[in-house]
Amino acid sequence: SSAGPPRGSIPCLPHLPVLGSLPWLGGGLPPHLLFTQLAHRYGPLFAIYLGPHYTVVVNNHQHAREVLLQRGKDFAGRPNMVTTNLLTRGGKDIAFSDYSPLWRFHRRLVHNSFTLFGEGTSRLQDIVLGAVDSLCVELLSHGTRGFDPSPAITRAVTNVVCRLVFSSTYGHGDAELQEVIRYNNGIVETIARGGLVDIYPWMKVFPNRSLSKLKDCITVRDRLLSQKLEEHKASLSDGDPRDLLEALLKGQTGSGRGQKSHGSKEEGITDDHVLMTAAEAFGAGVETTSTTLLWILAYLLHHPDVQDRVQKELDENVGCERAVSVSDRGRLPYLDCVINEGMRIRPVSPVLIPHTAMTDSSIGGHAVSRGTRVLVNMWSIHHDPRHWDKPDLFNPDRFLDDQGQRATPSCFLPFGAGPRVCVGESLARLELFLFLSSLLQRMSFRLPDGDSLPNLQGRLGVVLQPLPYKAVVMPRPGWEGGAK
Ligand code: HEM
Ligand code: PLO
Repeated sequence: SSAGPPRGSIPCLPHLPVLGSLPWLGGGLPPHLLFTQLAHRYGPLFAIYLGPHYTVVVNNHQHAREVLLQRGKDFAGRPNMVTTNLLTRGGKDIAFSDYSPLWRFHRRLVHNSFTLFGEGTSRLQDIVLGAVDSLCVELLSHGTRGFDPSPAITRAVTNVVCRLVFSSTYGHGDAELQEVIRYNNGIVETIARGGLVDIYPWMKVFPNRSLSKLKDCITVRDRLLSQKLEEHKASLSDGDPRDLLEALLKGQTGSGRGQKSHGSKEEGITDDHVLMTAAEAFGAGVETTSTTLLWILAYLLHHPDVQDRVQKELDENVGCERAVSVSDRGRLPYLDCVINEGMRIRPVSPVLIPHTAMTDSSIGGHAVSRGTRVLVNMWSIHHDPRHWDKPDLFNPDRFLDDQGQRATPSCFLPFGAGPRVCVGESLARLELFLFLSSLLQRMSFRLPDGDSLPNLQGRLGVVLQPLPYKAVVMPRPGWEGGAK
C-alpha cells in the first residue's frame, strides 16, 4: 500500500538517558490507561522511551490495522525481555519468540495441532462438558452462601487444559493438579506485575526475591512437563495424536526436513521447543480463559437483565433436557454477543504483547525504523467514543445489527490480528461458549444479600483481572439435582 511521503516524526515524550520518559509518566497508572491519557495530550500516535527503548504507542484503530494487518509482517517481531527469556529458554516458544523461519514453522505446527480440538471434532466438547459437570457440583455446593467463584473456575479450566495438553484428568483435590495451579500462580505473580510492558526499569519492580521465586516455579513446571514428555515419547504410536504434546512430538519428526528446505542452519523443533510450547499453551489457556469467564460473570452480576436474556435464549433453543453442544452455537447469537462485549470492555490483554519492527516501515505515513518497539493499545481502541456509543457501558446489543444478526465491528480485536494473532483464538472461543452456555443453562449467578457489586476496575498483572468478588449460585428449575 502507498504510505505517501513521510510526514515527519512521531510526537515524542521528553526523555532522559537510562530512565527514558519515566519522569514524565506520573504515578502509578497501568500502561493501557496511561497511554489512553497520553493520547489525549499527544494524539493517538506517539512515542515514548521505556528506559533506553524508543517505543511507538498506537491508540487508534486505523493505525492498529496497519501494524497488525496491512504491514503485519513488518511488525511481527518481539523484543527481548529478561523475564520471558527465563520463562521460555530464550524464546523457544511462540508468544515471546522473535520472528524467524523456524518460528513460522513452529507456529504452523502448533496451529495445526489445535485444529485437532476444533469445530469439526467433538474432543474439546467432551473435555469441557466433563469439566463443567464437576464445576456445577462444586459451585452448587455452597448453598445460599456467597463465595468467590474464582478458585473453582480456575480449577475447571486448568483441568480442561491439562487434558488438551497432556491427557491427564484429575479428580477433586488431586495433588498434581494442586501443584500445577500453585506453580502457575507463582509465575503469574512474578512475571509481570504491571503487564508485559516494562514501563519502569525492570530491576526496580523486580527484586531478587521475586526472581528466585520465578526460577523456583519454572523448575517445578519443567520437572512436571519433562516427565509428561518422557511418558509421551515412550507411548508414542501411529494414528491420530491424542493430545497437544503427542501432536508436537509427531510434528517434530518432520521438522528437520522442513527446516533444511528453508535453507536454515538452525536445528528444527527440539525437545526444548516442545516443552516450552506445552508450557505456554498451558499458561495461556488457563490465564486468559478463566479471567475472561470471571469478567463476564462480574458483568452479569451488574446486569441481571442480560443474564435473564441469555437464559431465555438457552431455554428456547436448547431447553433443560440435554447438555449444550457445539452445534447449538448458531442458535445462540445473544450469548456470543455477551462474550464479545465482555472481551471488548475488559480485554484480558489490553496492550497485546509488545511488537517490534523487523524492517524499516511506516505507521500513518510516519517512518518507523527497524528495531522500534510498537505497542498496540487495544484498550483505547475498544473504548474509543468515535466507534462505540457509550463505550463504558456493558451493552451486548452493540454486537447485533438491525436484523438481529451477529455483526463484528472492525475495531474489535481482542485476539489481535495478522501474523501474530492469538493461535488459541478458535479454541478459546469454543471453550468460552461451552463453559458459559452450560453454566447459565443450569444455574443463575446473583449478588449475595447486602454485598456491593463487583469492582470492575480491574488489576493488571500478566493479564487484566477483576478484583475478587462474591456470588451466590442458584440452581435453575430442572437442574436442582446438580449435574444431570
Ligand atoms: C497471543 C488474546 C486464549 C495462545 C495472544 C495475543 C492476544 C491474545 C491479544 C497477542 C497478539 C499480539 O501480540 O498481537 C487471547 C484471548 C484469549 C486467548 C483474549 C481468551 C479469551 C488463548 C489460548 C491459547 C492462546 C486458549 C492457547 C491454548 C496464544 C499464543 C499467543 C497468543 C501462543 C502468541 C502468538 C504469537 O505471538 O504469534 N492472545 N488469547 N491464547 N495467544 Fe492468546
Ligand atoms: C501465564 C503464566 C504461565 O505459567 C506462563 C504463561 C505463558 C503464556 C502467556 C501467559 C503466561 C499469560 C497470558 C499470555 C500468554 C501468551 C498469550 C497470553 C501473555 C505468562 C496473552 C496475550 O494474554
